[in-house]
Amino acid sequence: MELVVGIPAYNEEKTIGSIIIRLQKIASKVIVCNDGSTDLTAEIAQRCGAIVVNHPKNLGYGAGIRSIFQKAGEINADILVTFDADGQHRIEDIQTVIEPILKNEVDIVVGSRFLKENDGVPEYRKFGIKVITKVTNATLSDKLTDSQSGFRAYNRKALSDLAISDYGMGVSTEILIKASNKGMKIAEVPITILYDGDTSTHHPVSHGVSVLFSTMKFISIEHPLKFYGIPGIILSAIGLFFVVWTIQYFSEVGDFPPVLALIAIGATLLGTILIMTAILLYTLVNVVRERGG
Ligand SMILES: Nc1nc2c(ncn2[C@@H]2O[C@H](COP(=O)(O)OP(=O)(O)O)[C@@H](O)[C@H]2O)c(=O)[nH]1
Ligand SMILES: [Mg+2]
Repeated sequence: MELVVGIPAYNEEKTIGSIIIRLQKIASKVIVCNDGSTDLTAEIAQRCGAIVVNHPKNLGYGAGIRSIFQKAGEINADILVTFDADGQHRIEDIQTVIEPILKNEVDIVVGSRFLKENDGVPEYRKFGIKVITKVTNATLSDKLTDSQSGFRAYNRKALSDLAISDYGMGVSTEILIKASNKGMKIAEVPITILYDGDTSTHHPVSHGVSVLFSTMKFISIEHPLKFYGIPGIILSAIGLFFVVWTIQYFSEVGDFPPVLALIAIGATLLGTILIMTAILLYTLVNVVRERGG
């Protein structure tokens, strides 16, 4: 069985070497995606014997995951585990994370930081992750507690059937939304996350907002009828209600009610636009899909 561990890395010279060497004891191969680091990440990874995929410049976490998926496919990985380069994940947890795939129960396993007590996760991060996870769960068949964890395992089917497009941190929810839509099964297992001061590469607020936006984008593409159609129908109904009210007011009072009329026109128009967007997007997405895009 080819157990491959893939590490997206951006300026991680301090930690990458020892992580690779410890991983080699349990993995058949270790892939490092060096995403335009300006330090010694690439050299260290190379000398430690990892398969290094270099990006000429920094493209983002999602681009790193994409390159790792590609390479893992090329070298015929049976299971790909994605693992952070900054020392926050524990190698001992890999066994737990791959277990449901070894048992053939699921296609993707997410190592959740919230299924057991984890000291040190800052409150604002917990809050942000929970909001994004709630939004993501709205479209998932298997509900999760940690949609943002980078510690995951993928089987062959997930590796070959998922087309990744998000270059940023939005990739974490993109993969879950697309996998769930393709009928893949997702499980979560508890992992320990180690916090040793601030280890994040990105600012938490801009990071959170951009992930939330890209999550909405993927939900809207994967579920256009629900995402645009339902609000469209609700708005149209409200609009219609106000149209009737406006007419009634006019016939009873004999005076034209500008506010009621404005709401009537506004809601009906917006509702119609949303419904049309839903239909157009639904058709478009299905045409693209039929062509294998
Ligand atoms: N490929 C790539 N990896 C990145 C980038 N930014 C962070 N990473 C890696 O992604 C992992 C998690 O990053 P980190 O900033 O610690 O995220 P956090 O733990 O969720 O705050 C680490 O292995 C980083 O080296 C990037 O721009 N490109
Ligand atoms: Mg980190």
